[in-house]
This record gives sequence, structure tokens and C-alpha cells, in this order.
Amino acid sequence: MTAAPEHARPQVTTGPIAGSAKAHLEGSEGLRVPVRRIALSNGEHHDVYDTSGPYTDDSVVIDVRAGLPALRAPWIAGREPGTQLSYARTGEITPEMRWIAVREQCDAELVRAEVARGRAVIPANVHHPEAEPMIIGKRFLTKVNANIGNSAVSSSIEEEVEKMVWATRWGADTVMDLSTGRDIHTTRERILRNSPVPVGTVPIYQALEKVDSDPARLSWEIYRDTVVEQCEQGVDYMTVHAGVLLRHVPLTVKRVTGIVSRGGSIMAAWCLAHHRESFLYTHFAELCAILRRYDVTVSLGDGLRPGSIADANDEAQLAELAVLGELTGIAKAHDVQVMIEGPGHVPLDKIVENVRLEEEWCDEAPFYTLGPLATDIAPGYDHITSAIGAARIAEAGTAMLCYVTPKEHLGLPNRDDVKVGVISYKIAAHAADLAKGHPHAQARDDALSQARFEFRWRDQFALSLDPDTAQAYHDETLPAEPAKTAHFCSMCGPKFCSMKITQDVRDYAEQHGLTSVEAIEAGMEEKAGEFRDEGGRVYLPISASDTAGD
Ligand code: IRN
Ligand code: FE2
Repeated sequence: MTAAPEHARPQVTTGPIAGSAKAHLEGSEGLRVPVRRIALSNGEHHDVYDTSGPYTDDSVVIDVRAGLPALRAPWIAGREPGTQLSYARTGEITPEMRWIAVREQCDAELVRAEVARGRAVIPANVHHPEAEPMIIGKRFLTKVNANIGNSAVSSSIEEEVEKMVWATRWGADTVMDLSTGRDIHTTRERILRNSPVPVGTVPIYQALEKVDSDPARLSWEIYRDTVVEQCEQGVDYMTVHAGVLLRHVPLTVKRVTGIVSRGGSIMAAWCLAHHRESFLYTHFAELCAILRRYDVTVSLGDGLRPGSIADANDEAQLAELAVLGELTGIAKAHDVQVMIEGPGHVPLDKIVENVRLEEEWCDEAPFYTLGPLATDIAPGYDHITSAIGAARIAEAGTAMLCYVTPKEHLGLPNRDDVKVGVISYKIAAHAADLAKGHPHAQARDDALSQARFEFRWRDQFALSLDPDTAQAYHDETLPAEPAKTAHFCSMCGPKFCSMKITQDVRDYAEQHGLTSVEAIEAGMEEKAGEFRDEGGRVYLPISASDTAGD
């Protein structure tokens, strides 16, 4: 690999996340699986799933030119060529599966069985040994993907590597490099060699660059060579819009927003220009034969996903989904792991139907959705409109959520947008895991709730998805150190804290031998008395705006 001199040494964020340190869980046969260990002030600790790789080690010097250590290299060298699917089908539990079992706190046999069934995928190109194994499937923790990548008009290689590091720091389980600008190959190389998580791409974007952005000049040969180039580099999964067929294009003409998928519109343009069936569809088996050699997972693109609430679940979308089902069978026949991409923009009442049809038509292959946005009316806040839909669709069985940032529909996300997008989606994913009754999901909620109830403020920050923001908000009104153990915060003030009162009630009950109901009545009366005695005011608003929002 050669790099242009101006891209010499990208700077990346390093160091632990506030309140935690890297630790390792021991797996069988010497596996050491990293976790983020949050040490609590009561002497307990809480381990959380860690996507951040070596970047959050204590004193780490990362040389991004050297790349991360090749964790999987000995495993890959020590076995016959195959895919995680082919091994799973023959009953073999791979080191990747054992690693995942430690991360997910489940039985390795469950990992193998779900992969064999095609209900889960392990995106792990044999040419990307740096990545820590992870699994995408409805029986496991809901995953989040963050899209990064430059466009013709903005950002550099350095910025894209930093976005990858930044996204995984906050919990992105995979990243997709959607670069379309200059230096595509080098940008991807830098991201791959330094990424602790699987990397996905959409090869048709680079193929289009090779024909000067004229879709009509695309061909199977150009596409195939691009795929091979990316497989060789180590891309772990690829979005392939092979379900957009010539006959589908007329179905989109009456839509409010037509075809919003970049890949989908490229393929529709090619089909129309040549009046021929999509080369991705006609050559799909050949494509699978290539992907199999590297164990690249195919992510069947939703080129006809609805781009507006009005177009949700329409004929074009569902016609494509049916074709994706047919292609799923071809991929599996080649031992190629496969997942299915989904919408888009869908009102809440039409979301579950998407999961139901996907599972029925695509043999329960893992579903991977973009949101969906539950409404179109909030540009600038589409991380929220989409996280609402994402929580719902994940609860119904979607295995991975593609994040949406506040810049969606408006511009390319910067570093801050990436963080907000990832955190928004970690919330959606975790909310779904709780609702699905994932066996270990609630432990973190319980630890945080307990810390909150016991006024262990620093523990509360450390257990949160974004400790920096939690602490900064607390510091805004109560920056002094004693406030970090105080039995109140500035929201209600010292005398109105419900949790303080509850604790007082419990103590009161114990001291007076009362039942809790009696104690609450007695305790509340006492508090009311104190409150009246003090003139009914414990907190003096500084200005009218401080009370806004009540
Ligand atoms: C995910 C689900 N549906 C779409 N996606 C993502 O959208 C996909 O994984 C990739 O990151 C991007 C592809 O966008 P186009 O080319 O379909 O617009
Ligand atoms: Fe959109």
C-alpha cells in the first residue's frame, strides 16, 4: 500500500472512557476478550461490551501506519478455507464463535447453531484479521452500524480514520466506509488496517467512480473487479443492490420520493439505459462464488426502500423484498453469509409488518435496517425520528440498526454528529434488548438505577452511555466536588428530591417500626411541615428561563 505524503500520520482519539478501564475476560483455549470495566465506588464493578479496540487502552501509542495487531491471523492460518457458515454447518465451533460467546455471555453452541441456521452472521473477511469477532442476529445483542466516508466535496483520510475510531469508541459495532470522493482505495485501506470492528462497503459506488459517474457505462466486469479489489483489502460485508429489477422501475414513478437509495438509483439507471436485467441479479451466483473465497458477508441492499412516510410498505418495496428472498437462497447455497437491508421511512404502525415479511420471505436472515424514520417532519433531528422507529423495529426482531445522524438529509456528518448518531442508536438498540428480555441487558440499567438512588453521582456518570455529557450537565449547575456525593441535584434542590425522601421514609419506618404505607404518610407529613416552616421556598429561580420546561 502506498500513501500520499500529505496523509502521513492521522491523529486519532485514544485513552479510556471516563470512569472505566480495559479489562479482559478469559475464554476457553487462551482467548482474552476485552471488556470495558466500570469500577464503582461501592467496591463492585460492572463490565460492558467493548467495541473500541486498543484505542481505549490505558497508555496506548497507536501508530496508524502500522495498523492494529492481526488478532485472527493464527486462527485463519490453522484451518481449511471456508466460511463461518460452512464451518457452522459441519458442526465446527470456530475461535470466532468462542470469542463471540464470551462477548455475548452465551453458549458457543448457540452461536454456531444460529449461524448454521442462517439466522445470524459473523462478518469476518479472512483478509481482515485485525477485527474482533462479532455477531449479527436476533438472538444476540442488537447491533449498531455507523456510516462514515468522504464525498467529492468534503473531508480527508485522516478525518475518516478518526471518525471510525470515534464511532467505535461510543459503541458502533460495525462501520461502513461509503467514500465516493478521491482516494477511495487508500481511505479504505487506512480504515481497515486500524478498525477493531468489521467494515462494510457498497462496491457499486467505487465502480461508478471508475466509469466517471456514468451509470450506463457500468458493467459486470467493472463491478466484479471492484469487488475483488475490496475483498483483497479485507472488507467484511458488502451491500449489493441486486434486488432492483428492470420491471420494478415503473412501480416507483408514482411515489412521492421515487428511488432514494444511491445504489438503487444507479442500478435502475443502468437497467433503463440498456433495457436489460440488472447485472447484479444475473451474475449473483458468480458474485457469491467470489465472496465465499474471502468469507465476505453479502448484505442485500434495499434499493427500493421508501424514502418518505407516504411510500412506506408500497408495491415497489415489497416486490424488491421478495427478490431478496430468492437471492438469500442462492447466497446460502454458496455457503455465503447473508443479511437483508430494510427501510427507510415507515410510520410506527407499519413497522412490524416489515419484520414479519422479511422473516417469512428471506428465511429469517438477519434484518439490517436504516432507522426507520417514524416521521418526515423534523430535519435536523432525524437521529431522533429514526431512533424511535429503530427501537420499534429492533424490538420486533431486527438484528442491526444503521444509524442516522442529525445531518441526515442535510449534509455529511462531522465528528460530533457521528457521536450523537451512535449514542442515539445505542439507546434504541438497548431499549429493544430490554423489551426482548435479553438475559443480560437489564444489569446495566439496574446498576445505574441503584447508583442514582444512592446518590453515587460518579458511578451514575460512569455507567451511562456518554459519561462526558452526563458529568458536564451535572457540572453546569453543581460543579463543586461535594456535589458529586450530595443527596440532591439542581433539578429539584435539596429538599424536593423524591429519592432522598424515599430513603428518609425507609429509615423513618425502620426507626419507628411502621409499615411502609404508614411511614410514607408520616414521613410526607413531616416533610410538608418542614417545607411550610421554611416559607414554602427552598429554591430561588435565578431567572424565568430556569423554570421553563416544568
Ligand atoms: C441499511 C439498511 N438499508 C440501507 N442501509 C445502508 O444504507 C447500507 O448499509 C449502506 O450503508 C447504505 C446504502 O445506501 P444506498 O446506496 O442504498 O442509498
Ligand atoms: Fe431519508
